[in-house]
Amino acid sequence: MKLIMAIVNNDDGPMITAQLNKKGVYTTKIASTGGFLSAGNMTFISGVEDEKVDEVIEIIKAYSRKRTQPVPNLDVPVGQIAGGAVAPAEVLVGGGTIFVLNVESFTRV
Ligand code: 2BA
Repeated sequence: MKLIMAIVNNDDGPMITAQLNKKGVYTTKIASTGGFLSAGNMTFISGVEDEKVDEVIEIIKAYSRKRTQPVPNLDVPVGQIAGGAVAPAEVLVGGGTIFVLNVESFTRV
């Protein structure tokens, strides 16, 4: 069994939820916040049998759009950060960020 943790854009969350439910995939949604943009996103946690992992990843891939978002609240002016590196004015976000972890034990009581 695997635990899939997937971080997706809030706007894509409802469609992904609907598709996972349709395929009989149990999931828990957590309201989360990206550490870089401080923007709300959605984290799905799903415990699935190994043979379902690819199907879940395909659903998340299919319904997670890439978009550019401005980088707010920089501590320094855009174009200048410590060490001479250049801070971006906007970044490409998503589709989804997916982690697949081995599950040692799974119990429902
Ligand atoms: P955020 O941390 O708000 O990051 C939003 C986007 O900003 C990222 O898109 C990436 O393009 C850029 N970014 C993030 N950290 C950066 C940095 N230190 N320097 C320059 N650019 C940076 P995605 O990679 O698609 O990530 C979307 C969201 O997925 C992230 O939101 C975060 O909540 C989560 N995420 C991504 N990679 C992760 C990881 N390795 N561990 C935990 N969460 C992750």
